[in-house]
Amino acid sequence: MNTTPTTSHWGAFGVRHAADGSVEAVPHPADPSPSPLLGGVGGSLRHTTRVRRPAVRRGWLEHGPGPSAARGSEPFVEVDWDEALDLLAAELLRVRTEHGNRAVFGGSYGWASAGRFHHAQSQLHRFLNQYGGYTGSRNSYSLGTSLVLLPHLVGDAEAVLRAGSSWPTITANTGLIVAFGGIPEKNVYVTPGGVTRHSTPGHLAELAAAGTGIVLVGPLRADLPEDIDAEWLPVVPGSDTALMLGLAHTLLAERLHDRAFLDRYCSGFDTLAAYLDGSADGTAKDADWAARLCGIEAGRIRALARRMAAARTLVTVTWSLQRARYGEQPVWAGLALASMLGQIGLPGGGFGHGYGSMGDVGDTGPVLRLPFLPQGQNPVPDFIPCARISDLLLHPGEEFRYDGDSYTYPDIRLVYWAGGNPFHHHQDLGRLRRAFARPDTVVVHEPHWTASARHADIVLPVTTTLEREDLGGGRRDTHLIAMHQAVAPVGEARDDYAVLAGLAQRLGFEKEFTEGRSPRQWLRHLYTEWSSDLTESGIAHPPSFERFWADGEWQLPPGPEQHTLFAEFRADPVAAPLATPSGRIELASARIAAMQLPDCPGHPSWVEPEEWLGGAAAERYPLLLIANQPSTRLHSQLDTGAVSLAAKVAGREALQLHPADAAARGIADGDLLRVFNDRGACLVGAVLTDRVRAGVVRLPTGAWFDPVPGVEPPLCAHGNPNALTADLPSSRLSQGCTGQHALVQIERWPDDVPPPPVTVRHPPRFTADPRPSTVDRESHQ
Ligand SMILES: Nc1nc2c(c(=O)[nH]1)N[C@H]1C(S)=C(S)[C@@H](COP(=O)(O)OP(=O)(O)OC[C@H]3O[C@@H](n4cnc5c(=O)[nH]c(N)nc54)[C@H](O)[C@@H]3O)O[C@H]1N2
Ligand SMILES: Nc1nc2c(c(=O)[nH]1)N[C@H]1C(S)=C(S)[C@@H](COP(=O)(O)OP(=O)(O)OC[C@H]3O[C@@H](n4cnc5c(=O)[nH]c(N)nc54)[C@H](O)[C@@H]3O)O[C@H]1N2
Ligand SMILES: [Mo]
Repeated sequence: MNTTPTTSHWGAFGVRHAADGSVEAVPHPADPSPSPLLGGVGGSLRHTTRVRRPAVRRGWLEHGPGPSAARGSEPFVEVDWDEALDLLAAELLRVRTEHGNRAVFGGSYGWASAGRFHHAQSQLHRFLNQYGGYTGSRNSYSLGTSLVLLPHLVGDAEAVLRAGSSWPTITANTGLIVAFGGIPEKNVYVTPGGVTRHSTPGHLAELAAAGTGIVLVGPLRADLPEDIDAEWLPVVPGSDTALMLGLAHTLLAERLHDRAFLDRYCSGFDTLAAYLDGSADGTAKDADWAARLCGIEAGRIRALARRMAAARTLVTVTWSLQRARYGEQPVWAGLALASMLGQIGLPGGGFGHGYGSMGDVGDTGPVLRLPFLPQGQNPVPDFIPCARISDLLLHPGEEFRYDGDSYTYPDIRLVYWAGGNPFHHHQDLGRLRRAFARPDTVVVHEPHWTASARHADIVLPVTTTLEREDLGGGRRDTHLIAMHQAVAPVGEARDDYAVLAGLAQRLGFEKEFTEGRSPRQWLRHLYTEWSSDLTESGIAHPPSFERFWADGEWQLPPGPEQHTLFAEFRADPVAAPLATPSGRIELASARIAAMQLPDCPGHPSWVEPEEWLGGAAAERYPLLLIANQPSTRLHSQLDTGAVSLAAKVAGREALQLHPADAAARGIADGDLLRVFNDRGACLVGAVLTDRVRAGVVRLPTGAWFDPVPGVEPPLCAHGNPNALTADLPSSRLSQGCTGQHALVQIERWPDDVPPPPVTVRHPPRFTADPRPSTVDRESHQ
């Protein structure tokens, strides 16, 4: 092989070196469908936005730690590594002594990079545990709602999320897929930790070739490949629960539901039925009722319900539906709909969650635990559900509800982030800025000058995967990859591990942290432990570390091709009960009902969101923004690469809108637009398409947040939709992220006003060291 082996969240690849020193990402030879994101790797590696030296915010250096509204606007002072680590170690000691470990927020949510040893959060959490603990965060932005809800419904969220029916079982057996949120191909190139063979695009092509009936329920036609001849129901965003209830009502009213299945495998159906037929609250949730809310005609709803009852039907719900206000409801209602069809546990039928959300859902790779870095135990019990970061920083001492219990937000003095970009991922970035003004110190490890790095006090430059060695592989991957170092570290970048080892040394626990191992020694150690476990348990016989490293990869034992979610439970619900109070699928939950949460009732219910096209707020802000995953990058990663840059319009992130909505505002293709609501505004470039529902606009996440200085509420010159989204939880059950939807208005940017430039593709401002004792220090302007 004349390329250097490596892997990434968008797949395994080889690094090829060009004569001019640049690098190119070459697809892995075993990958049938390499990710388009590979084209973004070369350009972002040494982009001018790489953090080249440790940097400290001027005001922090001058006045010491303390709350500051200047975060995000003040220039930085570059310092050498020893000074940066001395300053940070002293601050970690101060905070621990004066405020205790719970005053350190180390949740550090984010995707970081592939690689089992250098995984940034694993490294940081191991370090902070040894430091005495930290306030952590739970769950994910991806699945914050379902991870809390599903255990109540089926006992185990992982069962649904990691053991969904396999694609080969679906393509062989399914007659009809009703896909709420579609099966977006753009998303399946991504799997956390990486994948060597992207198999889902091939399965989507099989579905197209087989002519399997597919109904796309969603506002964007692009959520299903165009070559699949699907029925498209362009539902009003946020109203899927109403549509599902209307379908369920039709099944009930026409006696198309499987009473025997409901009796044997489910509990709570009578409660749901009383809600559906209106005996509980006086309103029948019939197809006419649903049609008024979801924008799909009643006749089509009834016809679809009959078609579903007549076929082997799979009901799928993308993760996006739960990333919205009351996001529990469409997941629960989708499961209830599939239960009424009675096909859960039968090949090709039942329920699925996340087909088209992530590459490994439905994949047939083996489920093997890969080598991992032990993190130890966190002695501090405090945590937040991860999407409550602004509430945590703004409301110390306040109570919050989570999964039936009450907790209190600790008073955070130091925020430590490695491997995530909260100024990409969090909602209402104007509010997040106010929240980030509160702590004494904000520390960020970053390869790039992201918006989060720009809002920090201490920024430490770290390597990317190409600049270090690692072991790589993802859930259901077919290979373990020997990630060889491809290039020298950029600037003065160090590995997260080296940075934390340097701090541990200053804090007196270096031996504990490093265990005396170099990175290569860690890789050998983790690999060897893992490989002897596999050998002892008879699962497989991996080669020696030396062999594996020289080969560049090792092919893992294959997983089963055919798999049906809940097949064992279906075969014998007494011998293989679900871990719910009833042992069955809970279509009504006494536990959730007992929590008495108006925002999450005890059975699937229509709860009207504050911001949707059918509500009063749409009179002022009449367009529903879908802020979904980008097709041209991974979140904010690779936004400076060629693939992402090529898709910008008018120099900004592209916003898709329907020609009718454009005409009503005098907007033409390629125009510069301002999208706004009460929370903020963005500049974007217009792309007109009739593949979005009228009244809906799409602006994907991940354009680097670029707030125009001094403008409040924030105006992002680049088009990050989180300048517009609301910082509200899905409900007080789960406290999940709700970034997918926001109501907005749009106008053309006037021709005679020069638009604010995009500045975020340049490094921030640097300045001379302001401290009097160091007047003759070098400045790096
Ligand atoms: N409006 C809206 N917002 C959303 C969503 C939505 O649907 N709508 N989706 C949400 C979802 S599902 C998610 S998962 C989040 C994603 O949010 P994040 O995971 O925070 O997004 P990334 O851009 O992947 O951020 C990872 C950061 O880690 C850095 N990094 C990479 N490798 C390393 C490393 O080795 N060390 C260190 N220290 N840093 C590294 C990268 O440069 C990057 O800045 O966004 C959420 N935000
Ligand atoms: N290329 C690429 N792939 C990715 C990622 C990435 O950043 N880039 N991120 C990865 C991550 S971390 C995650 S968690 C997954 C996320 O997986 P998802 O959350 O499922 O992905 P999204 O693209 O945000 O949303 C999927 C589709 O749902 C539709 N949708 C939105 N609101 C509604 C609604 O109210 N009703 C209906 N019926 N449909 C609606 C949107 O049209 C959208 O395209 O994607 C993963 N895949
Ligand atoms: Mo995610």
